[in-house]
Amino acid sequence: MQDAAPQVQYLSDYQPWPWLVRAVALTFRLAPRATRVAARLDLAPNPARPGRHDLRLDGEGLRLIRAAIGGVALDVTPDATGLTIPAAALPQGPFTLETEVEIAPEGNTALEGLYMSNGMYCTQCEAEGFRKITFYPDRPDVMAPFRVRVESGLPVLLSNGNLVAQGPGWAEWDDPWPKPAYLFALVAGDLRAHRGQFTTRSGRKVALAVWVRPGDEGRCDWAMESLIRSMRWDEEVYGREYDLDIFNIVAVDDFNMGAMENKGLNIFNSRYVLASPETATDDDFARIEAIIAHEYFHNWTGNRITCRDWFQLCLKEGLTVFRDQQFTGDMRSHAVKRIEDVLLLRARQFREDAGPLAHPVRPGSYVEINNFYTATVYEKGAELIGMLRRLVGAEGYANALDLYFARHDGQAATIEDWLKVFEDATGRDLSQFHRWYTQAGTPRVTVAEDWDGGTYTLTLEQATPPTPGQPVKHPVPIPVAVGLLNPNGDEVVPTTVLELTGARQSFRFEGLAARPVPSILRGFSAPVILDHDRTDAERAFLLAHDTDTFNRWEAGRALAKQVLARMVTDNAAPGPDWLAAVERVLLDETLDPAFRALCLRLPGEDDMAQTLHTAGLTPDPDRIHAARKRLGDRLAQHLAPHLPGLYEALALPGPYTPDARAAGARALRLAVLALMTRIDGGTRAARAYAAADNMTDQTGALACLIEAGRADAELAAFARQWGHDRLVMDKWFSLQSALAAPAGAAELVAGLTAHPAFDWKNPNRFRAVIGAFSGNHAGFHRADGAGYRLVADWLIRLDPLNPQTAARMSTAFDTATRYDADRRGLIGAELARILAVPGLSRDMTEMAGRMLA
Ligand code: 0A1
Ligand code: ZN
Repeated sequence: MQDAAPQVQYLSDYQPWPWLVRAVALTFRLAPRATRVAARLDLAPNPARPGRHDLRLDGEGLRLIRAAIGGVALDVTPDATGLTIPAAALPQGPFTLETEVEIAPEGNTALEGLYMSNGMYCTQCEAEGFRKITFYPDRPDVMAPFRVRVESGLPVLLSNGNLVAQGPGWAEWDDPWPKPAYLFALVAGDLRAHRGQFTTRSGRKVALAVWVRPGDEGRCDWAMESLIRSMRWDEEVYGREYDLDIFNIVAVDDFNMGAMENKGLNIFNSRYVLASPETATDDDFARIEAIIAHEYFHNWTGNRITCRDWFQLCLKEGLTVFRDQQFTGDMRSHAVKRIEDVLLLRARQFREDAGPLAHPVRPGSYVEINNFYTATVYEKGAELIGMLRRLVGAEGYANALDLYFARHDGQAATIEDWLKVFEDATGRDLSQFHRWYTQAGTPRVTVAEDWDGGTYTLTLEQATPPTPGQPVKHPVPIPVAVGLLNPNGDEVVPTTVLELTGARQSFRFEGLAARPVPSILRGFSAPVILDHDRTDAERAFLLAHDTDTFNRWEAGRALAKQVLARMVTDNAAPGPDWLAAVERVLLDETLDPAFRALCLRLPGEDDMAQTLHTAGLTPDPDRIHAARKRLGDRLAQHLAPHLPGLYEALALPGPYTPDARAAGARALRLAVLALMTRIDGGTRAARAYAAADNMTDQTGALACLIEAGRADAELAAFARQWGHDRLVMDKWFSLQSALAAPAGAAELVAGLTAHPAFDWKNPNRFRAVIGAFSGNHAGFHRADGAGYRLVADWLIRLDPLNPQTAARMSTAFDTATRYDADRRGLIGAELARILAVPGLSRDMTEMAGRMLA
């Protein structure tokens, strides 16, 4: 179906809706091909928008059965995007509008609005899915209490809020908290509950349930424990209490995103709910804990206080990501969490900021809002909050947040409102900080040092390269956390925050006995690229001595990249500094094993390509792949004498537990196994595979064997063992796609797409094969273009069924400008081929168009 003609939406066009919605009552009569939705809206003129207006409601793909105002039938015909009732047909004061529509959830493959997954009905309304359910002002600043009646022969009938009445074949739910339509949810199915309970600090008893398909009940413990930990944490740290008698989570197999924070009824992609030691890895357990927390935290940051319009998306997402990061740090390790977050930020957000899709954390325009659920809005949005907190201090932050909740509860707010509470609570002028929200691109901070025998001077300069539509950039305030070390490794100046507000500033440190070694941007205090010429020896020194754990890791990382870059560009051999430094870390038992595992991880190929491009070079994916392999092999040889002993020593006694300590030990042990595999070709990994009693060890060993090119028997055995389990089979697909040797990867992946279990309409399976392949850097970027062709073919196939997921995955093509003219030409040709497809979705048209511009 052809989408409506693409129209650009502008922040500057914002106007409130001319009516207030005092109450919403919905009745659903569910049927796969003909669901009836009756809606009653109590409307009153909005004093913020005086005058006479036509009443415009959003609605897409709805068959209108009837419409009436005050009980009098209306003669109106909807158009492709909604329904207009002329001003002349409207009463002057408050009135009631009734509509009834018919929709077909069974045929809804886009998974937006009301759809079906394995015989169960479910909804996804963010951002603009509610308009596929009924005629409504589908915009976040229209907030209303909802009452919902669900009629269906299915046994479990859920919606938002509290259950107020039920009988055979029906249930009624009431949500007293005014909410925008994007937070509406409905679920109906044959589901089983894993129940729990939580008593809030003021004594409210909340009935908790995780709803899953029959057979999955045994895999809900972790989700429930994570939910309870999240509820407690939000009370203790932010003073936020839950506000209904019921909190439900539902796991759904077909879901475009990770999860959704619908009020009182969170709906999750089943991969972020279901976990058992046999089927879920340590990373899965950690992600489940973080996503359960994220969605729960939205109850206050997103639901009680929502966004005025979708341009303000970062208001809820940046803050909620920041909160879930804090939570994970508290539950696990702040240092490890920070490193992981920065890895993700650089891999996804810096990449986005450096290419054709760069946009501000708060964009000023969009065509399709679904295309703006990006790393910039989420992850950079969270970084801005971390910077604010650093600038105003922990206490200032706590005061500002208290004021935010007090002032804006029940409202749809803006970034200006958000910054104002910080200004009012702390007295700081944040007008320059506002630029972080409106200016795209990653600032580069260049460091120069001067030492005159007593005074040490750091000169910092900032510059942000142009991004699409923003040729000229202005300085932003950058908190640069700095510490100074003595040449003997002692810290002489503890962490202080330098505020770089101008284009160039110098900071002096007096009274030092010897020239210090600076540790700059501690804790990654700002989302910037640091340009600082340093020798291998200096970086190795910081890896050994820095008191800031993040910067210890960062020094090792920068050193590894420096070494690898020289191997790529001039075939240099890895120097001794890096090998010795990694060896010291590996053997230092005072360090957290999770941290040691992170230090052993080599820079990824895409990361190297981005780094070389930033340095003004043209990355060659084959050379990067080959050099990275040589680097890993050389490290393995260097460490060889230690590996078997470490491998044995890191074995965990007793049964599997998913806690951070055990996970850290397993991560280090698997990193050691991967190094041993480079030496023995997989002998030890094959034994480890056979002995594995949990999914972390099983997939860890399998990954080693795939990389060693000898996994055939294990891959077959894995498929026999897990063929019945959708989530586990996703791992089987994605490991092969991601790790296939580049030369034959496109063919191997084409083979996977012919596998009978490749259910490409399921977003998880599509991502496991096509998404994982686009992350196989040298395989995807193969010089003959076979990788690009394969991905484009599949995006073209998916787009008419599920434009949202197809458009998200098209970001595989957003790095063309890094590469040589041939690759740029091949990528451009694929994007042009996509754009030429008749009836291409609005989502994909916008994405391909931006990438081709
Ligand atoms: N708000 C959810 C994620 C989400 C975002 C967009 C969606 O459709 C466009 C769906 C879900 C979250 O942040 O968890
Ligand atoms: Zn979110």
